[in-house]
Amino acid sequence: MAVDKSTILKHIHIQKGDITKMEVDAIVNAANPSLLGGGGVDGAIHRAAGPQLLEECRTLGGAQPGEAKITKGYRLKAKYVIHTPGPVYRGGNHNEAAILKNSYYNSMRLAKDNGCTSIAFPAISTGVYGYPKEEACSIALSTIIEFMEKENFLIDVYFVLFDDDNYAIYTKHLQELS
Ligand code: AR6
Repeated sequence: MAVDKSTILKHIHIQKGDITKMEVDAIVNAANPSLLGGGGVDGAIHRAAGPQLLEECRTLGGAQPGEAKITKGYRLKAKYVIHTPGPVYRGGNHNEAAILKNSYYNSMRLAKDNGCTSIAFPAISTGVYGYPKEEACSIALSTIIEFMEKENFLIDVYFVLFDDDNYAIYTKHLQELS
């Protein structure tokens, strides 16, 4: 039987906080194409997971913006880390929306293929990469809903927002969909 939208919406959770603390099957890292660490959430995830994460990342050969690659979670409570570089926002006419969508879609694909029942996302590209938060939120929510509908796949999705702006934006957008 096809999963319906109201069931999908019950599996989407918004919370404030630090994604490195999440007890889920996979957390998503807003990485850069080197996949060798950086600042922001990427730095926090590498610090919390420990040096073995970087060792495994060195074997991955980087990733294009919108692509996603999976590693183990090492010292994290999460079993896996899914690393995806989002787009750098350069005004909106450089394919940014499609790339951001790919980051969410390809992360969901890896979660499904690896048997995950729960996944946590940060607000990819809305920090250093400068993506406008409202638009990024709308893409994030619509893409994970689209994935669950198309793939007939239910997974608990947690959006873990670090800043008050994103938390308010996600809360509002999710209410509008319900
Ligand atoms: N938990 C959840 N969200 C967080 C955390 C955390 N611990 N720390 C920050 N955020 P950013 P980007 C939020 O800059 O824009 C790195 O250097 C933050 O408030 O981490 O995709 C990479 O290596 C923001 O809303 O990622 C790349 O070079 C969101 O996470 C570059 O930054 C994303 O902010 C990627 O930039």
